[in-house]
Amino acid sequence: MSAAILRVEKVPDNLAEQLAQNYTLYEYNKLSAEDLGAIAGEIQVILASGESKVEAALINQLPALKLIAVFGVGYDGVDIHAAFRRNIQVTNTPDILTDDVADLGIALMLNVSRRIIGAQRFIERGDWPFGAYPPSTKVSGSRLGIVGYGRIGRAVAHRAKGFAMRIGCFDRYPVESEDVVFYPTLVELAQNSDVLMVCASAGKESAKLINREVLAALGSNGILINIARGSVVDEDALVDAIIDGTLGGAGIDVFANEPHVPRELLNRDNVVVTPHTGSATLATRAAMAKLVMDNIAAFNAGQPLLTPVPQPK
Ligand code: 8YV
Repeated sequence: MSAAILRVEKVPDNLAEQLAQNYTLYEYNKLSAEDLGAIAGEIQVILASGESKVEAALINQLPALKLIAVFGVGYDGVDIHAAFRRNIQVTNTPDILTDDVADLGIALMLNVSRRIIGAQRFIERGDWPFGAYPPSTKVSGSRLGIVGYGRIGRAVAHRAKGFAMRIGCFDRYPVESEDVVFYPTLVELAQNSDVLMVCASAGKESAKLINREVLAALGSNGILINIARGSVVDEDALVDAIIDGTLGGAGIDVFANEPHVPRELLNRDNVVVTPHTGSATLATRAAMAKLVMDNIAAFNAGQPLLTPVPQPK
């Protein structure tokens, strides 16, 4: 018999539609508390996205739950401790989205540094006949600081080498590599960077890691790029730094309270915002959907999962 799945918010419709062909699929958002109570004993799988909140209260309401399948690499929204306490396994979609997220990081860096969005607005406003757009900031040969030197951080470094950037990094574990200079503190990394790119995974240890002090160290010519999670940056501090001009610019794909984007970040030549689209290419989203389906199929067949997340320490 195939497993019953509970789909929580933000999982793409096409993945849900494909799963519904082979499994019983319930939509969390459409269920009243009473409805959920009635089917709670059936649910073996929660289908979530990287942005979903899967809290202990929900996990503990589902006695037959065995798997939380996340459509995304980040699973910070899942109460992993509550899941592992009950031997519920969690899967994610690592590796296959690394290139796209790193590509977007580079795109944001180039866009903000070279003021592409500002230059486009300049043309659209009809300003070009009356003067030149102001010069922007050189990228090639400049200094890139990478916060979080995991899969995505390394993919960013690999690309940045093509721009002859000098690369530094900060990570919770020391990094020994010929490719990067490891800085023991974030402030030192920020002081030695023209662009600071946030690639760290979210969690208690990384919450608001990019704080006022780090932004001040990056300085009025510095650029912050965030392709990780909104929670890693103190968003109020970022907004203040942009308003005050104590930060040179920002390229932000992820926000503290999505889909809310602080108004103060909009309509500025030195800020580019995207709506959490790091992994959102057709090819990668299809690969992520396939991996989620393969994990659920393996679970359903009693076979080992393809990409289980490790037990937390
Ligand atoms: C997706 C993500 O945007 O992988 C992640 O952690 O946040 C993204 O790839 C998300 O999971 C899709 O909703």
